[in-house]
Amino acid sequence: MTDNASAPAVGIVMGSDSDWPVMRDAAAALEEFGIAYEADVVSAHRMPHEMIEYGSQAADRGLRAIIAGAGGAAHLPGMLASVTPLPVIGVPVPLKHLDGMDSLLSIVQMPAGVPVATVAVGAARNAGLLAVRMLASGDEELRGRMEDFQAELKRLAKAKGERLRK
Ligand code: RP5
Repeated sequence: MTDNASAPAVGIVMGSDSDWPVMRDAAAALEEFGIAYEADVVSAHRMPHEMIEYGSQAADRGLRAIIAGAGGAAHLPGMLASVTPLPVIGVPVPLKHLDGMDSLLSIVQMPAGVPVATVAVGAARNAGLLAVRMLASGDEELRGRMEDFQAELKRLAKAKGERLRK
């Protein structure tokens, strides 16, 4: 498990270390906003008991959101959501076959009452940014930084239009 300096507010978990090249974008987004996180492999199929333990203890350990990524039969985000009251953000990791559609459908089609906020296939950066927004809803300073980030996105988009119009 990797930790950054202070107590982690967000848990980033994935089914395998082979998911990390995708999932590290979530970590990078959290780092941009100075949010402490932890990262670990918690496989729903290869270590189910540890996975349930992770989800059951996450809130009591002080985590405020979980970002869970997996590929193929991607049951990790949904299973975590079934045992934690925390918001769970699911990242469908694309594998060699099926272009990540299998991962997407495995994560997004949750039964009523057990939500997983599913981002696009491979979109771990958006998962990180969504976690920032969740934390920012109760944190004025962080909300201000998210607003600055959004203003910068707008500035960049407008600059692209200006270049095309010339
Ligand atoms: C899933 O199986 C993992 O989330 C990963 O996306 C995929 C392949 O895992 P490895 O065989 O590379 O460990 O459970």
